Amino acid sequence: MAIWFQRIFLLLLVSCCASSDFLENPDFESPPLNLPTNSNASSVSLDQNSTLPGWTFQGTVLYVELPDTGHAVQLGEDGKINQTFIAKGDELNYILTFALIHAGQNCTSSAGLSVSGPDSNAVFSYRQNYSKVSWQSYSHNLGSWGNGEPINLVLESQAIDSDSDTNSTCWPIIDTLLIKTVGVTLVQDSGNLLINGGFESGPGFLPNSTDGVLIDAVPSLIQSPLRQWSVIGTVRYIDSEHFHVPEGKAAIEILSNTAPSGIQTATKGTSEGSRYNLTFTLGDANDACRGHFVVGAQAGSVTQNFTLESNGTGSGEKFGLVFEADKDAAQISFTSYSVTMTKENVVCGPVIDEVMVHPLGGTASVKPTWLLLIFALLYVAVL
Ligand SMILES: *[C@@H]1O[C@H](CO)[C@@H](O)[C@H](O)[C@H]1NC(C)=O
Ligand SMILES: *[C@@H]1O[C@H](CO)[C@@H](O)[C@H](O)[C@H]1NC(C)=O
Ligand SMILES: *[C@@H]1O[C@H](CO)[C@@H](O)[C@H](O)[C@H]1NC(C)=O
Ligand SMILES: *[C@@H]1O[C@H](CO)[C@@H](O)[C@H](O)[C@H]1NC(C)=O
Ligand SMILES: *[C@@H]1O[C@H](CO)[C@@H](O)[C@H](O)[C@H]1NC(C)=O
Ligand SMILES: *[C@@H]1O[C@H](CO)[C@@H](O)[C@H](O)[C@H]1NC(C)=O
Ligand SMILES: *[C@@H]1O[C@H](CO)[C@@H](O)[C@H](O)[C@H]1NC(C)=O
Ligand SMILES: *[C@@H]1O[C@H](CO)[C@@H](O)[C@H](O)[C@H]1NC(C)=O
Ligand SMILES: *[C@@H]1O[C@H](CO)[C@@H](O)[C@H](O)[C@H]1NC(C)=O
Ligand SMILES: *[C@@H]1O[C@H](CO)[C@@H](O)[C@H](O)[C@H]1NC(C)=O
Ligand SMILES: [Ca+2]
Repeated sequence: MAIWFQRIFLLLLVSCCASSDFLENPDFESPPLNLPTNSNASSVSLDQNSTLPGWTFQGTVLYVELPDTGHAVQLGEDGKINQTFIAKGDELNYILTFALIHAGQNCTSSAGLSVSGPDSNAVFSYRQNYSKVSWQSYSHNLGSWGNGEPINLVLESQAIDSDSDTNSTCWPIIDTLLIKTVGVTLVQDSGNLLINGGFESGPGFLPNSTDGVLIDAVPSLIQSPLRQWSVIGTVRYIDSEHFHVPEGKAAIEILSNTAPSGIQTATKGTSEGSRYNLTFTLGDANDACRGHFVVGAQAGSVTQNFTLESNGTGSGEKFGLVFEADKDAAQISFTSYSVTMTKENVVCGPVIDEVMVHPLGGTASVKPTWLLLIFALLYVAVL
């Protein structure tokens, strides 16, 4: 059993930690070589003679210096950068977090940023009013590969409106990238029929970030950077260092701007006709988000609205919803209907954490865990 424990411990160690080892020059602080002669300008266009350590580039790529974040890269028309890293270890998911910087006030159109791995792609754009500072962290799940396989990470600009004047387009500016590995198979907490109900498994937080990580809509549980949860609209992944998190190190703040936003998952191993209690903590992130929160919880075919009056100073209340399973997998979702903003015009909303589904007595039966078995055996032995 000791070995078994050690293995689990090692597995957790391997799968828990963000690593900056995967990418070379992830924050662009190693300057390009052979810069064109006007190299003291705050924005330099890289040419065929320049090289950017760690990266390959094509099209219009600018090396920019910014007052708050140091050096970054701006992808202009047809601008593209890429870097290949090697997968380390098996059964790992590679989750990317990167900073996207606001490129100016005077653009009539904004180009998007396309982020791709060998078999994943998503387009991001800077969203006004989603952070206090002029940059935001976004995340993308690159997928999983076997040990030693090369993963080519490609970032390129994507003009949204082809008719627009490229001189008045804001092109995306990218800074600090971070790759975090998470085990493909997550350990299920004993007694909880949900995986990652505490949201501890998700994207990494950038070193200087105080505003969490934005997770855009992702319909698939497998492709989501928030492991085992799909996302509708936008949510903010928040860390306990900078926000009020009810349990553990991370939680979800649901951000509704125009349409409702939320998260969704499914239980594993519910049995038809049995009754269960869905319990969760609803709260606020201590980010000055005041308002009347309305969150709809769904479990199987039961839906109910829950409300919380938030004064934005960090609160949490436990709620429960009893449902009867009609299948071996029940849909669980949380949807926020409240449109709330802080005084500084930052979109904010309710926090969800500690989501658990456990069986209630009656016809439901808990599968005996090894611990229970051992206790039962000990009990018999003592007798
Ligand atoms: C670069 O610096 C030199 C001298 O330090 C100055 O003459 C020149 O105008 C600067 N160029 C730019 C584009 O700032
Ligand atoms: C690259 O360097 C070569 C040799 O120094 C020079 O002839 C050429 O003009 C440079 N190209 C650009 C785009 O600056
Ligand atoms: C960028 O991608 C190309 C293929 O599209 C590849 O040949 C090149 O090695 C990549 N660059 C890096 C730094 O991985
Ligand atoms: C934006 O436009 C205003 C007025 O047209 C101008 O004063 C300002 O310098 C421009 N800002 C940038 C970053 O170009
Ligand atoms: C976004 O914030 C700016 C100022 O920070 C404000 O003028 C603007 O109205 C806000 N937008 C929305 C949609 O609230
Ligand atoms: C865009 O800017 C360049 C250089 O500043 C200028 O030569 C070109 O005419 C401009 N294009 C348009 C469509 O304004
Ligand atoms: C974090 O912020 C400090 C102080 O503003 C700065 O010196 C440092 O370079 C930043 N680190 C990163 C990774 O951006
Ligand atoms: C929850 O509230 C929303 C918004 O007020 C409403 O559209 C929805 O029908 C309500 N759901 C339930 C189950 O009451
Ligand atoms: C906010 O709510 C908490 C608990 O609900 C309370 O202790 C605190 O005094 C309230 N703060 C303000 C400013 O109303
Ligand atoms: C379900 O959980 C909630 C929150 O912990 C609790 O208040 C409620 O009594 C539970 N319901 C049942 C039927 O056990
Ligand atoms: Ca948590």
